Amino acid sequence: MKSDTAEVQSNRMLLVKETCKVKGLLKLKKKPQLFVPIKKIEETEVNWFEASAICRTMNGSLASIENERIMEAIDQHLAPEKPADPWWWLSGNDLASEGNFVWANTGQPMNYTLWSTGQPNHFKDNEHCVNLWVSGGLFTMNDLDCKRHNFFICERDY
Ligand SMILES: [Ca+2]
Repeated sequence: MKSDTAEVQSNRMLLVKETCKVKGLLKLKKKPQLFVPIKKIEETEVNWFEASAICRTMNGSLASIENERIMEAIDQHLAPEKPADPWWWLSGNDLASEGNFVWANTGQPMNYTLWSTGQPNHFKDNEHCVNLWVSGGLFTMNDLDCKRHNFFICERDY
């Protein structure tokens, strides 16, 4: 972990520093690597836009899960959280074009997906942002109201 985060005083960046100590995700060799705010303090539950902005302040972006390998790593990493069924924002969204989900940080279509059964359902015609939640014992994807407050997963290059 680079020392630059050690200089940062804010709680949010402290979260990054702490999570960088967590093994597993950091063993992923392909960039970008992922980090998650695992310490559940109030301010880490934010809407999708706020989450995106916070990730940007960390020189990163909301995470994109572009293949099964990353999905499995995240599922394994977050396994201890499963009983609480936390919801985590990803960068996926169809804000620009209903039903056409893209990863915000790359602009690429979500070719790899792990939707929960029956999702995405565009509930109440108001679900445009992608979150992870627990379904069937696994973290799976769902489309959700972007203004809901969730935890979030960022990614950045190291
Ligand atoms: Ca949904």
